[in-house]
Amino acid sequence: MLTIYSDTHRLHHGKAELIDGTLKPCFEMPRRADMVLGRVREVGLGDIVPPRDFGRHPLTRVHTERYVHFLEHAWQDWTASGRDYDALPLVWPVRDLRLDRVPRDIDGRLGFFSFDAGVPITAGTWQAITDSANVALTGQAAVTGGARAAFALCRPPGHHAAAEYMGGYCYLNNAAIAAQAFLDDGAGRVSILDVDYHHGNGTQSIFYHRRDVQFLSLHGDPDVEYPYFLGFADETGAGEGEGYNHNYPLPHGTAWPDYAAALDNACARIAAYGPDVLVISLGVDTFEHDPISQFRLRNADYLEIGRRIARLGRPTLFVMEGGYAVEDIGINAVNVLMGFEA
Ligand code: Q9C
Ligand code: ZN
Repeated sequence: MLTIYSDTHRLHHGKAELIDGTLKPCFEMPRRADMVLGRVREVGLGDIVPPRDFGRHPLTRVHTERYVHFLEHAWQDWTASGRDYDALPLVWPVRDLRLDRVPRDIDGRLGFFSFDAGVPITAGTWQAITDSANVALTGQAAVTGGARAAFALCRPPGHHAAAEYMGGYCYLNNAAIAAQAFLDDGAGRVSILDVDYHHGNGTQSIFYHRRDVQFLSLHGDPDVEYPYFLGFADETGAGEGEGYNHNYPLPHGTAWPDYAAALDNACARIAAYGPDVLVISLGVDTFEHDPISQFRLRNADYLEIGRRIARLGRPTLFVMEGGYAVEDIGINAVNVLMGFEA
């Protein structure tokens, strides 16, 4: 399987995140991608190539122009106002606060274009996030060109980012950008299966009113897990998209038997939908030793996830999302890919 990877991910290295009431080093760190790349090499998965540059157009097919503009200029605006450490949002327009105007000040703009504080912006963030999207798009082009599958080793991840807001370590929604590119290149239907531990709220939001993209997500029950405000089973799509969104909220402690049952249900829905291509939001923070998650999948379970995805028999783009048990992230992510190829 072809892997697409850019070393520029390391230009994005946030210093701290607010968790459990205290500032801790960011769990989303460059070493994550280094470990996955190391494992790809170790097992000889296949060629590793750099991304091509697809420019701005595919980004604004799923994100608004003003949001992409904000991301491009945020670091410059932040430093122009006298700061040189990471930019972080601190105030949000909830409920009856005003959403009809975008603040001029960078601190106001950071809040307007985010839904949490898990998104540090650093000097290299724009380069890293656009290259991460280009990694996904290069994989998309390979699959459109006839490859059975490709692995977009994206970092930063993307599935929490919606059309106009960042959050949860995510800025540009790499999987959504790739899914839209498949459609723009002639696919009629795309399924996105999100196996990251957290609900893919951004991807769901982007495609919620559409029937050309089916979205399915297996994740920790948002009643007790981040992102808390989306990802429930009664969110089934709206308007034309009614019936094309499927959430599988699962309780803390979920291990393979219950996870596999939900995965089988999702796979049956994908088969019934009959997509031209499949995009997998590949998070491995479902691992038993993940430091911020509460599922109990084991190393070998990821091989079985890959086998079940392969049985769908569709051209498949794997897009890297979360996973914070850094010593095992490479084993688990690449196990999915090896299970797929077996
Ligand atoms: N107490 C991804 O996996 N913080 N993002 C959770 C838990 C945010 C995860 C705090 C987690 C975001 C791509
Ligand atoms: Zn996650």
